[in-house]
Amino acid sequence: MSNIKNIHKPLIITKPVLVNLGEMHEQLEDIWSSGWLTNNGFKHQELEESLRRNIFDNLPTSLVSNGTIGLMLALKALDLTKGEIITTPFTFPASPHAISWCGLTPVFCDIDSRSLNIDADQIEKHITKRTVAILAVHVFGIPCEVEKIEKIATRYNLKVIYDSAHAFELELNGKSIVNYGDASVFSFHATKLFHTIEGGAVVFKLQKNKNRCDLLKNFGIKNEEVVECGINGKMNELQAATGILMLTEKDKERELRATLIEEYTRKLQNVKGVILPEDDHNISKKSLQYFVIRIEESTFGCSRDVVYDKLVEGNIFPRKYFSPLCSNENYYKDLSSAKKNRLPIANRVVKEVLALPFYGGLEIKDVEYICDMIVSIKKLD
Ligand code: T4K
Repeated sequence: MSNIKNIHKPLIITKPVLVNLGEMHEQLEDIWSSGWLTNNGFKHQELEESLRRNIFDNLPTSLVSNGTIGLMLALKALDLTKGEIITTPFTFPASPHAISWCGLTPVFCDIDSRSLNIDADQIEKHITKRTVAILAVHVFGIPCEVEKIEKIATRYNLKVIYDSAHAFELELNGKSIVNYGDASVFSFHATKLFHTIEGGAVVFKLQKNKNRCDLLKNFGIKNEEVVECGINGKMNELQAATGILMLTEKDKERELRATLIEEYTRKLQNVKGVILPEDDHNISKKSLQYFVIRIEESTFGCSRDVVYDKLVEGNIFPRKYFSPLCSNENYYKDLSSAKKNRLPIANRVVKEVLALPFYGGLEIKDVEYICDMIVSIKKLD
């Protein structure tokens, strides 16, 4: 294996899509000549409008400085200031952190073993007098059970927020995923297929919530007067310009990633103990954000951690997203909903997941190398 390490270039989890430098220069010239750098500038307006019309099914859209601030703004704009929010432990810490920063308490609900999303059938048992909302995550771009969640929310008069950080362009039966819930929050971080270096967007069901979000992201200032306790959550003009260029770059990246999925699938589909991402037939357009497999120790012959260590020896750097579970982090582990015996599926699955290198610049021969390594590890054990 040390020979392989010497000859193979490092393969990391992702590399940001870099917009065309010449075109970025033109964008910068526009910005420089306008002298307008942030605070709802021309580029911000252009990107927001373009995303609303072309990606977000014309629903009210507000650009923000990053996905985490977007989650916090969504909660505030929906008037969620106290109580409990039912959420998943299997996510990036930004999801429960946003709940906590807004003075609310996350209540962890176990996940579905196939989709890895919050198990909609278990949500109701967590509802108390204090429950005000459900914050679900479309983990790795696999849609939550949106219809079931909507029914529960209607029955108990709860708000629904979807953390859609991994779900840009995800469509269900021809409709954007933003058509579900009161708000969908996107991350446009550099590691996302569509990005603005740092950034994000909140897409609301109702215009009045977008208006409130716009106010809150600008310190709560209206006509030079503070009318709310806001924050600075604005996207600047350089971020917005990157997004404008990304709108033309993203389809090329999508095509490359679709080919990589085909190759990963072809090479791994018959490897016993490797569980490939769920194919949901209601998905009419994938987000293509991550490629995540699971290593089932009992059938594969060794654990995910062994596979991870051996891939690293071979200069391959996958990620154990999202390990540790949020519910096992020090900050959350003492919550009663965080007890391991209450989250058996999440605690099992988190030991199996492995996000493999996945970005347009990866070559087919790199995917072959990664898959061959995985197969050889199985043989070794
Ligand atoms: N909700 C969910 C479900 C999320 O997954 C996230 C973020 C959020 C909310 C919050 O959204 P933001 O506030 O971030 O907009 C990365 C991202 O920083 C984070 O945005 C993302 N989720 C999370 C899943 O992944 P790390 O700590 O894994 O990133 P890092 O720095 O290790 O980078 C990953 C790889 O990318 C590295 O191998 C190197 C490469 N890389 C990275 C950057 C930033 C580059 O080659 N160039 C770069 O500029 O968190």
